[in-house]
Amino acid sequence: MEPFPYAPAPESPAIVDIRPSYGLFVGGEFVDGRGTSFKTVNPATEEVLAEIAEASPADVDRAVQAARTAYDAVWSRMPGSERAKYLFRIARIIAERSRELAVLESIDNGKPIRESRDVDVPIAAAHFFYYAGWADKLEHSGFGSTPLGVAAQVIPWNFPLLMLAWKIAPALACGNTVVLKPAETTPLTALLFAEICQQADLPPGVVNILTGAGSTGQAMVTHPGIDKVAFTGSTEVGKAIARAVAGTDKRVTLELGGKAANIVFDDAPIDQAVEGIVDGIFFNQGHVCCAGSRLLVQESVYDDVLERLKRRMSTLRLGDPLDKNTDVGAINSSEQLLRIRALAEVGDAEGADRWSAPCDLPTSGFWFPPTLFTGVTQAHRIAREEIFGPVLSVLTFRTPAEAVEKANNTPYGLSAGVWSDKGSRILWMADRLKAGVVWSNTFNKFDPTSPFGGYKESGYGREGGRHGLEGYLR
Ligand code: TAP
Repeated sequence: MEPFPYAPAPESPAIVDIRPSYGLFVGGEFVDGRGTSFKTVNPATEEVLAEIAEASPADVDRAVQAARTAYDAVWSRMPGSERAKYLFRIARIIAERSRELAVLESIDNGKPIRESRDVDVPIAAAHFFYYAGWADKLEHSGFGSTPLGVAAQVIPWNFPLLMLAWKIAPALACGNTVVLKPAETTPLTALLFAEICQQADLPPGVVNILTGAGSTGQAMVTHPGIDKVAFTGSTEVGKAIARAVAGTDKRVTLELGGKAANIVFDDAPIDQAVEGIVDGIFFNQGHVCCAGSRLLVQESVYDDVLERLKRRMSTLRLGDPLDKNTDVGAINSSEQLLRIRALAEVGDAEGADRWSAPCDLPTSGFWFPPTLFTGVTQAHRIAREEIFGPVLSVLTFRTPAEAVEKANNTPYGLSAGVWSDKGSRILWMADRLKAGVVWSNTFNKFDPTSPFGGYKESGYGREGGRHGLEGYLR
């Protein structure tokens, strides 16, 4: 029985105009690729959305040349105050076309419209606004004011437009030009962004968008005409990229995986903590590198937290990403669904107890119910490996020292959350947690002024804030 009935409230897809096929965006215009093509599908329905060009090494060469010409002839010579005008213009157009971008993102990615509309698109615009403000103040950044040159940027499928903004805004503000590759399963908002660059009259070649698979990304990062590599994605591919560019003078920043601990003390406001736990792991179906996928609960409140958490999870609405009531959308691809299922089955085999929120899964598309595992130990693979799906592992602790030890017992170091009424305890924990970001009494909060990045196998370099300029300046 539903807690109370909702009428469907779907956003209309009519606002987006998806073309049957797309070329590459090189030198300010859409051109045919010289390689093959692939299809992008709606993960909620499995409907084919468009045919996408797969950039070949010759296309990569073309795009790098276009970016180099734009860098030498225009962009690196332009005063920062002039570059800023373009970034402000792009930010304004993103805001003006926000509904279109949000609907397109939800269709191609599967994420709920509530998230693409209220999180991804506004923060993407905010990144351009924020870095526009830096473009004429670089000498005060503390990192110099000379750009690096041409940046190869490779991004994943979990936040397609937002990751594009994190990469392109600081690069352009600093005077670099870029060649960016979106993930194979989510190319559409990057291609719409290419149209936005045209609309903003951005000089040709400053931004180039190459669609394709991993081999296109590989050709980009190994291209000799590249000065900087910026990558977000899996630790495995990040390591391969680090190996590929070792021994060259390319600068590299890597944003990789995570296995964040969300730590709840017995003096925490439990209802708020439960909201934070839900947001930490079920936001974007758990396809979040900093997702709070390991819940550490103090033993004295374990039963209470678990009961309230299960009650709250039972109210999550899974289904049509375009419905404004939807909390949990589709898994981005059949491959990712298989990975999630496989790791969850390892959890079963290791003896952990699986509980899934009662909900009907749609019959077509890729879906996984909000799930938690109890009886998890630190040795379990579900407690150690990034699951990148709506699956939470629950562990317990007795003392703050034990919480720190368990939280840090991971090869990753991207983020953590601490829930407690005591500010002194939060500061004590934050001092000891080996994580790039520690949220207190909240989770998954992002702001362009705040640097984000990891330690250990979560990568190196920072994105966002003043620190985000460092990766693009000499
Ligand atoms: P990755 O394989 O790391 O893909 C990230 C980006 O790199 C994509 O654009 C990908 O292209 C490209 N790429 C793949 N191989 C490359 C190579 N050798 N050289 C250069 N670029 C390359 O991630 P995925 O396959 O989408 O997901 C696999 C797992 O990675 C997930 O299960 C998840 O655990 C993790 N993941 C983590 C993050 C973050 S933010 N930490 C993000 C996404 C995924 P294609 O998309 O065309 O393959």
